Amino acid sequence: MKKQNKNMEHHHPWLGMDKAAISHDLHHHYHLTLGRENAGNPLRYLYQAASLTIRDRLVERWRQTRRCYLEEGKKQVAYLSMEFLMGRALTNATLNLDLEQPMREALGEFGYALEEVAEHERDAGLGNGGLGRLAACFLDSCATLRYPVTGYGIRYDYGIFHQLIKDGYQVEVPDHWLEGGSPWEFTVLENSKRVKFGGYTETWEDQNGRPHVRWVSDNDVLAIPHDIPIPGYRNDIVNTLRLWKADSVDSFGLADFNAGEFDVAFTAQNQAAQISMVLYPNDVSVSGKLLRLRQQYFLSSASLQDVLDSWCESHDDFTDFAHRHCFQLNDTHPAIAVPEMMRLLMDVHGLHWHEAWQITTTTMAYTNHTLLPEALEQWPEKIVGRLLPRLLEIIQEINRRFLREVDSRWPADEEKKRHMAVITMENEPQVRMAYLAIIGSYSVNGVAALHTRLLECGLFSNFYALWPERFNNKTNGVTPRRWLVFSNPALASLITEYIGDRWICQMEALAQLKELVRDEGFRARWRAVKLDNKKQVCRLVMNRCNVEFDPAMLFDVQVKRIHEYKRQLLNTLHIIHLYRKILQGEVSAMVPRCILIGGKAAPGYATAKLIIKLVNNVADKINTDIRARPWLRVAFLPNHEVTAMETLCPGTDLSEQISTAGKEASGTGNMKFMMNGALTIGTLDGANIEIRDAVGEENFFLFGLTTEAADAVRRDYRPDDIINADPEFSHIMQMLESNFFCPEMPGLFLPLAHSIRDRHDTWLTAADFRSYLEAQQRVAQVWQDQERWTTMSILNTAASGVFSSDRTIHEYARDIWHLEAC
Ligand code: 26Q
Repeated sequence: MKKQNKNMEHHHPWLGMDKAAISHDLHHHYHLTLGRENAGNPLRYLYQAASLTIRDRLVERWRQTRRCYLEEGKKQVAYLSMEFLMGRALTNATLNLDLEQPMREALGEFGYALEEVAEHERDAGLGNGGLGRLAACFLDSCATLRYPVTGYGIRYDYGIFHQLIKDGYQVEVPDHWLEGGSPWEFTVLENSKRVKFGGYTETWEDQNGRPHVRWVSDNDVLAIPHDIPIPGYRNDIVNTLRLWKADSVDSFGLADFNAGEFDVAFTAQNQAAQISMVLYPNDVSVSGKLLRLRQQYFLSSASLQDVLDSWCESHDDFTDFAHRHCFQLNDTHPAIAVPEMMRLLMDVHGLHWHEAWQITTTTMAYTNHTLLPEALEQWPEKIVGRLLPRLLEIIQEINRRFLREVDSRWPADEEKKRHMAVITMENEPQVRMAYLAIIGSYSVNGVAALHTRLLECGLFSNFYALWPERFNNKTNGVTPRRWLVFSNPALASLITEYIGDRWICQMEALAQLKELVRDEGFRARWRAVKLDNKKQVCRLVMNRCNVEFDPAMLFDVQVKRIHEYKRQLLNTLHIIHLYRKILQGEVSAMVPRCILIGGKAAPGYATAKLIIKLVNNVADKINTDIRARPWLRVAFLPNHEVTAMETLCPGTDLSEQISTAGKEASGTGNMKFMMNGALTIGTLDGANIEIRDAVGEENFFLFGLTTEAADAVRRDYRPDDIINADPEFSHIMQMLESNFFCPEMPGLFLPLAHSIRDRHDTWLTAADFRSYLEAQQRVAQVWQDQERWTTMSILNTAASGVFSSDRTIHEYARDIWHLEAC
């Protein structure tokens, strides 16, 4: 009972925050709202009742936050993202509102623990991985730091697929996460927007003879907002995540319905509803899926209309609009917002091109998340023209004007124009979404120092030469609330016991832990907490993989999307190496290890799926060999998701961040593990570089080529020579090629072996193999000195403060958004 009544004197008093009030509301929702009795299995309903109890308290603060933002009339940001990987909400909201104790006690009266109840919430898996989870961490930080930022996304009926492992293979199952309803969403019908599709354009003249364009669309879709509350950490702020659901504009064709043509009557409805049906898995090549473009435009148009419409409620013109609004584009996925902003300002609000362009290019900001050329989005001009005829006209005009600018900077340089054009000059012209985003934005940022440098000097070097002032770096971060306070309560309270709790919102304060590295009492407690957390991991691995991990062993973990550039294959080569050593009795330099690999592969990515099968077969072989048991256990964790990570990062000793240098834009899992006291084995890639700088090279296991060295190696790469010159490597390759791991399916893993031996292997697995092995040997050495390991573990957490998303968001607010806290 602290401060919850301030500012509300003129309003009804806020709902109670003590045990009695929580218990009362829990019973109320359980018995009345949900209509349950004291029979049967109550857990699912208790989850709902607990959520509604918390939700009531969020709603009060939500209303107040909205009023506060409105009264202050400050600048606002719309964060546009096709993905928000939120995970569970109940525990997060309970802890952010400081209601853990009363909620525990109230649930205790029903005979249950908060954790048991929380288990009944499905993950909101509306994202693929890093990019989607980053958006979720950012929302948490924005609310905690009192920044008026609204997340805009799509309310997918089906999130990222559920991954089953059958016979070692990935099997994808639809993720119907909304089954049974979600207590966290509020439908706001009155704020629905109409989104146009298809048809044609025509010009018309107004009384003054000024030409205008009208888009006569023939496939309109309704966007219905579903708002999700985003509570800040113990600050009475609740921000909004607005997710759009697609529906048909008229419930169904009434004429067809009356004529009894139900199937015809429903097709329009189904077509419309398809748009928000399912999240696209992040594929290797992101080429032209029409439905994906429909999704992107649906999100962009509905969100921009939302902001513009509410602006027009209190303004007669757009003079001040750019000072009050900013749109952050989470990768190119919502880049169609650039021409859509132009369309809305010109065709709907009557502005001239130059006025509209001025507003667009002072409100849009673009974040890039990838260096892989195959992941850059392009849409065939033909498809854009058919689906969004008015937008193609605007894109063409943007392109014409831009090429004029290129020409004045590099006169008569046709090559430059071909390289930089928004619409490629080929037989089948393509719209380059990244270029559209850069040209339409006043800020372009990468997500780690190396990544931004590579954008400037590589992928976008022409644009950097043209507009150096637009480019800036914003190194990613993760929220310490979810990834330390809630995921690792034991470590969090240990830290707080010694240095107070200021670090929770000011993570740099963790540096104070450095002074405790020699404190024997503290060190012993640190180790005890890690051991306990590892027991949790053991339970998870037993339940999901049916493999027995031993908490006394070194826990070596690589969980992330499966991709060749992340090199789960390199990790697997090391596993095979260890197994060989065991079989040969050469265990003197070895330490007992449990190795866990987890992650989803894009359904169409055959190589990634084969890597999963290999990991599973290798794991089976090793786990059923009693000679290996004292030294090595291996498991593949099925269906890696946010909630699994909450158990994994507190219980990990060694974090694998082993991507080919220059390929991982940032990585964020690396930060979550570091915060929780794991040591990193990693390459000089993405944010690993900054992690190593922060913690000191002596506390980081570095290996592998640098980006520049990797580029040099690629020019004359001969993996076979590397393998032949290295007897141990040769033996491992022989095992991979000899059907040792797939006796029932000869040749199964040959494609993987070939990819390692391929002279065009851009991931350079063979080139980094020896260096990786040596780094793993250093890991084993240090592990044998548990005192030293403990010191390094504490120092990693102590240095992790800069990787709080609070730091990142402060930088976005200061450098890009020019945003003040409320
Ligand atoms: C595009 C077109 C069609 C279908 C899917 C996609 C698509 C979807 C998701 C393309 C890419 C993604 C996700 C990318 C992603 O997660 N990137 C990661 O972003 C993190 C946050 O910045 C970085 O830390 C990672 O390095 C980066 O890989």
